[in-house]
Amino acid sequence: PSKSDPQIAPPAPPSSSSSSPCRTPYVIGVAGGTASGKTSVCKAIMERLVADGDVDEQRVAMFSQDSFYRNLTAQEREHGVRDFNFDHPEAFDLVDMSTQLEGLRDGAEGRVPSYDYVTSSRRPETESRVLRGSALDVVLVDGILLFTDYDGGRLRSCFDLKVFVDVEADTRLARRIRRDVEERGRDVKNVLQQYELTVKPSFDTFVSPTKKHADLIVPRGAENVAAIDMMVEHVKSRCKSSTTV
Ligand code: UZR
Repeated sequence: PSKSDPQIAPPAPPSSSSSSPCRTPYVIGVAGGTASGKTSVCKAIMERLVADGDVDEQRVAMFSQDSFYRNLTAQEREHGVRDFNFDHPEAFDLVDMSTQLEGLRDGAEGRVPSYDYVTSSRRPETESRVLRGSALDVVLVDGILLFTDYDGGRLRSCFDLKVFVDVEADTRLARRIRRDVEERGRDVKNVLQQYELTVKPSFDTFVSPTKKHADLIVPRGAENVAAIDMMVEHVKSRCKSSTTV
């Protein structure tokens, strides 16, 4: 296949839980390196599903693994937030994230914490978002380490469809600088320092190897219209029953 085509693995055999076309809800994980366009891919899928009238906007939820960054310990904070490796699996509360997603898949409640990038800490519990699985048809989650082996694959097993957005490192770095300066209160020197010190090495060690767990690899991100089309059609086919009743 040419580099510009999405590479599609053979479909997994339907699990017993998906014997009704849409178990509630259908959970899609969109992983990839920092600033690869994961959020844009999720938004594009969501907008298309809603615009085509196949899924009610109220029944789609979207959130990021970044919401599950854990608070740093006093010692880590003392050592310096700038030296902390936020691209390491241990920077996240993977257990909590899996628990919340498993709850949603069972139709129960799931809490999504709110994270402040400027202070690198969790906002108070009262600012968490509460989602109810039974009220949702589709859940879209993006994050750098959704498919990690670090937790024995527990988080990875929460996704019905696993997507990896594959974008060159220089493009991602350029976007990252722009985004962190404009939206996350950083200066260029600090963004570059962090990129060299932790972001790039962790991408190579922890993020890139998870690509092998994806069902679908999407080059170029949200601008890959053919890939977005295919994912939207796939989700629609999986959710047929809940939209025709
Ligand atoms: P995405 N991150 C921060 O910069 N500060 C924090 O407090 C928490 C996370 C960054 C993190 C990682 N890296 O590369 C990025 N650093 O958020 C992941 N350094 O988010 O997938 O949106 O790029």
